[in-house]
Amino acid sequence: MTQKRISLTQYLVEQQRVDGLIPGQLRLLLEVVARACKRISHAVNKGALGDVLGTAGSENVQGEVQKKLDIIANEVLIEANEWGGHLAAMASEEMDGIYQVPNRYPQGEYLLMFDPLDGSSNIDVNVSIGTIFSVMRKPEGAAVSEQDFLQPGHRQVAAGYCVYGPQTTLVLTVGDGVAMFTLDREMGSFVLVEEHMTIPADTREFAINMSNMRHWDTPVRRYIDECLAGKEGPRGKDFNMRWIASMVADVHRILTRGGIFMYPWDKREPNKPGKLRLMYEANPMAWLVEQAGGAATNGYERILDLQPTQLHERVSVILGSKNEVDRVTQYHQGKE
Ligand code: AHM
Ligand code: MG
Repeated sequence: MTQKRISLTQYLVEQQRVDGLIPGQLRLLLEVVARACKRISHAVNKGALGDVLGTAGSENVQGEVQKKLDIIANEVLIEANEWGGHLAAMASEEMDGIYQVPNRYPQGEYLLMFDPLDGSSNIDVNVSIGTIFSVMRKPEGAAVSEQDFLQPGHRQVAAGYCVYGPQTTLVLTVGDGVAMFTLDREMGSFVLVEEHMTIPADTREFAINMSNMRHWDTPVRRYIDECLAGKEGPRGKDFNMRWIASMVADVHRILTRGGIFMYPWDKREPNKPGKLRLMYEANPMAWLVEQAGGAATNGYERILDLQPTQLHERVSVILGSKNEVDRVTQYHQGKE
């Protein structure tokens, strides 16, 4: 007997109809985001043949050089989402300010935030990259403004990412656990491959950019030193290391088999809280990780409780297997 295949559409309809978890407008919005990810996946797969590799000769608001695919992915997401009537505005890592849905289209009640192409440094070398997204409700009131986006991560109503790797995989939460869908290229649809993903509480694998070791703060240094000491050290076990330099791919590994991911504050830029962005990277990933039983902090506080003060705010990120994240957090808090 062939196994029944459940498409993303069917999964979302069931979340709406059976479980009453998501309103119709949010379901349609998520389908549009998934459609945009399919188009980005297509562009990524073409590589040099599609003239999508290399830099675009411009910089984003954070002063980072934009790759052609950063811009293409950003445009695909905007074009796909602006006319559907589900959104009031969008914000992206690649745009200075918010993008209001033009007046010629109906205005919806949701706000969409995204990192259109995460892991940009991996584009040209054919290593996994991805799109990260987060959805919040627009607060009641008049015209949409940047202020409306500045809500803590626990107010997200949907979050996910799509990883463009050996397979194109969409991972999603609407607050009822984490579900994973793989793109069936022949059928052109995302198919459910795992529901209720869980991250084991313990792990022997850490992900951090070790080249920054000399800049780390004492608690991070202590944690990694203890991992490196292996069986003979205070942890009494050997650890393995992975660093893909695409947060999407590193988090995907953690959701699949556990681990801890850290991009902590360091002394290179003492006045910046970290490298990763709260609204487009940390919040959606933190919610996914928590929904899978893991934890996510900035060393001191739960990421989802942080009150953002600006759109492009950066944050220190420690997430993954709960017991390891708790340990690093306790080191920061001076509790251990
Ligand atoms: P990006 O959104 O510009 O691609 O930057 C974010 C990426 C993360 O995906 C990844 O974890 C990190 O930057 C890698 O940084 P580094 O090159 O410092 O290791
Ligand atoms: Mg990114």
